Amino acid sequence: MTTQIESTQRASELRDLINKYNYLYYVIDNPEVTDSEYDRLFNELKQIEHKQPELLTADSPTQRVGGRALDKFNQITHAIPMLSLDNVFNTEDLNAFDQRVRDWLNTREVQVYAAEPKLDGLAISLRYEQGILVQAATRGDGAVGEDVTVNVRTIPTVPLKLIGDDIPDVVEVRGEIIMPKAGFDALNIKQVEEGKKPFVNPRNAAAGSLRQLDSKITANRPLAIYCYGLGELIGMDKPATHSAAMKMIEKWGCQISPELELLEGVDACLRYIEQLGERRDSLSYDIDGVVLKIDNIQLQQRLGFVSRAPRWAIAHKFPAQEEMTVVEDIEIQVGRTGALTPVARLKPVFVGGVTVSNATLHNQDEIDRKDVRVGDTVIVRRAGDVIPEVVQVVMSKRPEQTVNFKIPSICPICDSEVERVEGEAIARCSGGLYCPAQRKEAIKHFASRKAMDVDGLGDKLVEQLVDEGLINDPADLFQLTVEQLSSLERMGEKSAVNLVNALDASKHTRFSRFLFALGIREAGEATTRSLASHFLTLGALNVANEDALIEIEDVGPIVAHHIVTFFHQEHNQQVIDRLLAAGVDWPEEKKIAEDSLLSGKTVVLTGTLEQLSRSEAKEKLLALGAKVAGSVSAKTDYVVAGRDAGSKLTKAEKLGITVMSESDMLAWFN
Ligand code: D41
Repeated sequence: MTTQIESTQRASELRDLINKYNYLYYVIDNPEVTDSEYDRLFNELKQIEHKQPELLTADSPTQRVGGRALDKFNQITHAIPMLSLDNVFNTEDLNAFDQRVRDWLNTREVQVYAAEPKLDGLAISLRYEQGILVQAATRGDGAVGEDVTVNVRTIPTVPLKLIGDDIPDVVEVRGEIIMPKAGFDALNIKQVEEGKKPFVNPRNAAAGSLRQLDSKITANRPLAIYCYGLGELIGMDKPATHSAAMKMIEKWGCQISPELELLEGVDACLRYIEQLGERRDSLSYDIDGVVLKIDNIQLQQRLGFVSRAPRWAIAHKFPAQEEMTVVEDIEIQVGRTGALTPVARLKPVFVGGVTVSNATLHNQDEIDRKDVRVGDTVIVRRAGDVIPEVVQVVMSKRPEQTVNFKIPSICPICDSEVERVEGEAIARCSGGLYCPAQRKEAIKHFASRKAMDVDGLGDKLVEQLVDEGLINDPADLFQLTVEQLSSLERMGEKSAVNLVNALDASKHTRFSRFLFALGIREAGEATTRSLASHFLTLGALNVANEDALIEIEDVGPIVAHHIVTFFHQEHNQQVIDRLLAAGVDWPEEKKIAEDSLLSGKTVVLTGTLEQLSRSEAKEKLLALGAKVAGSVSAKTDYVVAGRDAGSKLTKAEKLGITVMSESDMLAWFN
């Protein structure tokens, strides 16, 4: 039980904290907490005030919508306030929202919702008079924003004049200004090159770009807008639905979300949320959730709004991709090619949907740039399947007596000297296969799924085998006996037999997989596939020189050099000979005819396939001579769109690329 005094105290504490964070975030643009931490504090305060309304004060941050306007820009009072959105984080709360809507409307009927991604940018209101953009204002606190008209005019996707002949006297189009991920990455590379501080995330970069007093700077920033609503409207009737309003502004030349969909009922909304969540990382911009709006405007008006948010809309937020935690240690990992990678050991934190306890620090330059030290509190980011990353140190939380971290000059595993080639960021152990860490990694790679695909030979087991001195290189794997294996700790007779059988089965592979498994530096899947289909035999590849190699697709001068060096090394030849002697083999490669159906064509698969798996489809396409790419560009020849295909399909249509169905693709295969 919390006492009255405790709640009073906590509420006051929360108000002070939130006000401070507001100031840091909005005014001096230097956040000290993650958005999700802020949201948590904000929600906690709202809860307390909801349970005990007598604790609500006039200066509570819950009583205004966002931050406050900077005074360097003129202030603008919105003709119609820009509302904010309430959040939910789970199914239960979304169902409760839907139930509330139906209770208020006094109906049991299923509601029609307009669903769209919640972009992580800055809300903006564009005012058009007689179709001409006359004013652009940030949302500010919802009532009063900043006049950023000159800056917004520089954004290419913002129409300066609406097109068509059904333009009202006055209309305010509302939307979100964002910086697409690609533009953000390019901008940050430029920032670092120019010795400037990189931006923490696309949202901060968009905010910083819009707040420039010099609009020439804004003009050079890759900003875009997606529109999601209307404000004031004079000289025209309001459309009957949100979706009709969106179609109308799209005709006027405003960009709306290509993901906008009408959904019947909350279950369809939940499916949309799940599917968009899966595609989150493949979208070209950051999103932090889904916005659902009752489509019918009459119903919207009946529902109205409470204090700051409409009752007819809700944001379902995805798990935060950034959280704060503490660096407990920094360790060095030695990779397959000897690269020394510093890794931060973190106090475990739930971020991006999983618990994270390690984050890569990449290299010494990155550590220096971010000045990450043991004991620091840091913001950690995890987006999708990418390796968790330390975004930024929270300097105000740095304890006393921390020290700079330096990558050692001696390999922590084998004591060999560490080398760093002039102009390269990566430090490498010079021990080669003398270094147990490099041996372990080489063997793990050899056995991995995309290489020889040895079932049941996991990383831990490889480490155990090397540590016990049972294997030193990949060829040793095939000499392992059931007796040797079953003598290992935690290994029973049955697992030992299974592993020997799996090793046997893995011997029958494909030429490209074998080449990939060898772990030649820089020779990835695409390169080894090209090598296999070009040279057809190991003998031919063995004698190829660099000139012959760079003629081939996916092979540049650097990898060509690594390939030649690899085959020139005596011990590599010995390992290869022993592998072949152990019975490693593959079916003869057939030259893909130049006139093969898809020879030289680039194909992109998107959406869910029904008849065969993605990897099966990919294999078959490759066999027909196609290249299979992950994203749609002008170079794409065909897009195969399965069920629920999304932005890639839209992009293909925009670029005029031939779109095929799964059954069209199956016809190719036959
Ligand atoms: O993508 C967004 N961030 C987004 C924000 C969106 N797709 N729709 C939104 N709809 C609204 C209402 C329902 C109030 C018209 C919003 C926002 N508001 C919003 N953005 C910032 C505060 C509120």
